[in-house]
Amino acid sequence: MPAMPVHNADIARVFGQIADLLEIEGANPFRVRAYRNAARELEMLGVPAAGMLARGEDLRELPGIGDDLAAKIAEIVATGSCKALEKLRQELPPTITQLLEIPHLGPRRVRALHERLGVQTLEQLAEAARGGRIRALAGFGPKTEEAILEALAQHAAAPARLERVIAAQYAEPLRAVLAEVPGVREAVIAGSFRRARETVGDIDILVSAGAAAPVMDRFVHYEEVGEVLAAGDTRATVVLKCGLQVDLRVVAPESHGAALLYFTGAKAHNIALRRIAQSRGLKLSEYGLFRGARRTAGATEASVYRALGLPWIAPELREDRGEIEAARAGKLPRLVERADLRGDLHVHTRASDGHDTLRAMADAARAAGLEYIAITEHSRRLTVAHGLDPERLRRQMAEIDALNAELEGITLLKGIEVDILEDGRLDLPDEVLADCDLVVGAVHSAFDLPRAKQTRRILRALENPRLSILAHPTNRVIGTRAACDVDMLRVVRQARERGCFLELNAQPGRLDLLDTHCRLAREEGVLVAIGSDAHGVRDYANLDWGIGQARRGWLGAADVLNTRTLAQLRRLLAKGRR
Ligand code: DGT
Ligand code: CA
Ligand code: CA
Repeated sequence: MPAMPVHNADIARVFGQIADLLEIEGANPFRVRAYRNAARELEMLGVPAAGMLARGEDLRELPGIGDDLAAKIAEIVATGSCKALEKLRQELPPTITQLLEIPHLGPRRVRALHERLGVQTLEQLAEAARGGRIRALAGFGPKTEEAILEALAQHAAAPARLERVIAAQYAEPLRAVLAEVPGVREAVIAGSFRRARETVGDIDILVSAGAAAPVMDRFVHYEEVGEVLAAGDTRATVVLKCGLQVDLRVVAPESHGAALLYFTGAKAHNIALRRIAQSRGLKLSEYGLFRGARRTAGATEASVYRALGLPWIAPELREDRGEIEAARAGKLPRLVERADLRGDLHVHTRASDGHDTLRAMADAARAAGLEYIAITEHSRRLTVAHGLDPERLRRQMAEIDALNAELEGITLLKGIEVDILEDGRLDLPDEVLADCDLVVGAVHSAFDLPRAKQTRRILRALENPRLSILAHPTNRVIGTRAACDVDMLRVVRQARERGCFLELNAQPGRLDLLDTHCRLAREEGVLVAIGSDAHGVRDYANLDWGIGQARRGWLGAADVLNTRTLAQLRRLLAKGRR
């Protein structure tokens, strides 16, 4: 038995490593994808797979999990590791997957570096680049070598951050444990997590309680604590066995609001508030807002803001990016909420690389409170995803018509996620695209074109009047793939000219548009479509993560395309096609 409970994120990591190693070995892309899909499925799964197994539930009911993967999950839960991974590690050095974290290095290049130069580690990669040995390899060249050196420097400078969705799997259970300690009024995850940053450096938990000692005691003895770095009367820092650091502060209930404000940050927002306090002859600290020795506010965040002459500011905005000025002027946006979403404009089914049927996806969407969804399979170019050619697309359109005639309370739109080819043309003929209710265009290849070329490619795609939405516009994958180098201002302006929209892809590993781009789109008057990119019935939950990012980007309900009624949406789509 492994010493500690195996989390879904741990299983996902094993599958991710298997996929990486298989890919470097040049294995069948379908096999690689099966592991990746399973990893993603596990990361998103709301309940621990270990618990499902303990209750005797059948993991094969999860999307993308067949006999083989179900057996592997059971193996990982039981033993903490997986023979398939160990075998791959004998064939390839385990450190080699680190190389994939460097932009410009895909599996094929990593294999070449390993086979021809014996490169296994980032250090060896740097050495080879500095020695000018990489440029000599076929398919690399001096420019790539330079880019690798630059990427290595950036990689070294950036501290390790964890995706928010993964941090949540460790932080939420811990928070719940602390909330159960007798005497605790509230336990809140603060810091960058509460501000909905896409990644977090560490977790900050604030507890308000009459007495701190029982909370501190429970915290340092939590089953998953690997190391206690510091433990005082009201604050402590631990590192969990998974490597995630957690800071805890315990305060008295009358300080809760001031402390929550302080530990939510961001630091720059805190400093700006403190200055306002000073200008009013007040002192702001994590214990409250004080005039001399008298506390004038602090039990709630709103009480502190109010005493500073401000309305409450949502955590997602607290980055000192103009939110205080906007608050003072009464111009804070009413940020979009999950309940504002009426539809989802990016959904896959079994017809391409999704796991569930059209009908199942429709039923799940209705259960998730949605009124419409656009079915947007991949197009033929994306063979690994079983992309649709015109004939299969037409067949699906007929199926959708038939299902719409039957279903109540949910409408399916006929869409496609069409590949944007390297020259900016779309992967399907215009006459087929014209028959779709909406066309989502996406880049799935040639991510590292130089800026001018990449920008030209996207602009050309946007020129096509059939294109309705540009999917995941930067194509970054958090912690894995850098954003494409593209002139986003020109893209946003072209979208406005053309009357089309930009997607905020809500997969928690993508969250693409970035928050700053959402804000740009808002300022330029381009609506953002929050799309789940669902590949299974549970994936509508992605929308919550997308909402967090949208809120960080200052988007209100009016700034989001899929808050519109179906009739309004149809009008907006038609307008863009004129
Ligand atoms: P992270 O952990 O890197 O994702 O980002 P945060 O924002 O969670 O930063 P962290 O964990 O270092 O600190 C949590 C909060 O505590 C931070 O958002 C604001 C507050 N804080 C930390 N250090 C300072 C400081 O020196 N001055 C002020 N005013 N606030 C601070
Ligand atoms: Ca933090
Ligand atoms: Ca911290």
